Amino acid sequence: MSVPKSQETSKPLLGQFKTSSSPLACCVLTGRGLGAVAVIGLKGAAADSVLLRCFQPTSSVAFAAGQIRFGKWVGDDLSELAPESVVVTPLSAESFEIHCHGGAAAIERIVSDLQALGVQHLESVFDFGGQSRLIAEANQALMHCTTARTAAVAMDQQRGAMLNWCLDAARRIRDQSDSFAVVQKQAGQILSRKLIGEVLNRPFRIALCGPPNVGKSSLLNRIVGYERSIIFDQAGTTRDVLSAATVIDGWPVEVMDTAGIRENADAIEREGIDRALSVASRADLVLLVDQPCGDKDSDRSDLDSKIESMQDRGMIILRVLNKSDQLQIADPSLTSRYDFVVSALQGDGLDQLVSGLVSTLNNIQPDQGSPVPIVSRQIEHLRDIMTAESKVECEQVLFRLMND
Ligand SMILES: Nc1nc2c(ncn2[C@@H]2O[C@H](COP(=O)(O)OP(=O)(O)OP(=O)(O)O)[C@@H](O)[C@H]2O)c(=O)[nH]1
Ligand SMILES: [Mg+2]
Repeated sequence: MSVPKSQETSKPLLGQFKTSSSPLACCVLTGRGLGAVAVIGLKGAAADSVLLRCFQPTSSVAFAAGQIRFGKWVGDDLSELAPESVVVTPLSAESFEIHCHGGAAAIERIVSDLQALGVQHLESVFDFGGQSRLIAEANQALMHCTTARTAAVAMDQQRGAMLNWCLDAARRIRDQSDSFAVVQKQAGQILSRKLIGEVLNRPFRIALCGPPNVGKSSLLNRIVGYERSIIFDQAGTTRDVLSAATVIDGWPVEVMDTAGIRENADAIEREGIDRALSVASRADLVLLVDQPCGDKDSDRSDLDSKIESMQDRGMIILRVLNKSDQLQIADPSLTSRYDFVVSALQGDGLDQLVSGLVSTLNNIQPDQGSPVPIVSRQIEHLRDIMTAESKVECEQVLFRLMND
């Protein structure tokens, strides 16, 4: 009698694993459409027999944990669909990974075949895996990171930066080596890194705002390096919000060009101005652009106060004087009012402007290994820790932050 290969390599055969009555479930473990290969987890009682109704392995060797089994996904519906090449990795009798093409069509076909056989599709990796919710959230965030900088922050959380802080804080409260007020203070410090957590899921938003014709669109083109915005020597050229995606020093950034803001605008222009102000209010950083001898001072101060009122919400404002080539003589009383003096036309001062953006971004970057809140659930729990009125309440919220 021939010995199955899996026994030769001393891998346990799946039948040797203890079985349970856990419900059948599947979950897409990788980001949809983000990679060439996708991994779908399948687990639960009789997962192996469900799998074998859809999957035809190229060899008939019995499943064993840790194998890499190549084969075809044929589905259970005897449809005319062409078989899909997949690799299956058995983890135990009740747990498998199905590696397929990363495109949405392949993923959806496999998930719907499994659903047709009574397998529950779970959207949340946490619900599927049962690990600390913090690690599952970090895994999800990591899937959506588009640059090495943001991935490094997500990986710190995946390696347990936030989880270890929670465990340590709970221990310190319990053995009274720290009062809960110390933990509350630390929660506040972690909350101050909220923006960096948001930038894992969306780009850092920079809005170019200012009066008409000062060179906002010209600056956008200079910053992103290609002609995204139309520029023209006439006020009101940009009527709507235009945005361009770029990467600055490894950070994903969206630069938004807005309509020139002025008081005496017609109805159409007014609409553009309202949108400009709304974009500015959602930006992380506003480049407030001006030019020498621009609009009347009253118009400027009105715009300044509108934008400054937004600064209360934590937005960063940098003032840029454009068209430095039109300054007859360097006038310190004028230029000292600005963070940067540039010429979008001739390129002067642009290196300093981009360096200023880089240092702003680097200022929000946390030290390696620091806990960072990456989803609103974590932010809410951290706020609850800060307002907790007793040690017991503080400890309870810490556990909710880890597991809820
Ligand atoms: N001399 C000089 N002209 C510039 C400079 N930057 C832009 N311009 C010119 O200023 C005019 C307006 O430029 P835009 O970039 O369209 O200005 P804008 O602020 O986007 O204007 P709106 O969209 O109408 O609000 C164009 O003729 C540009 O070529 C500069 O640094 N120096
Ligand atoms: Mg413009």
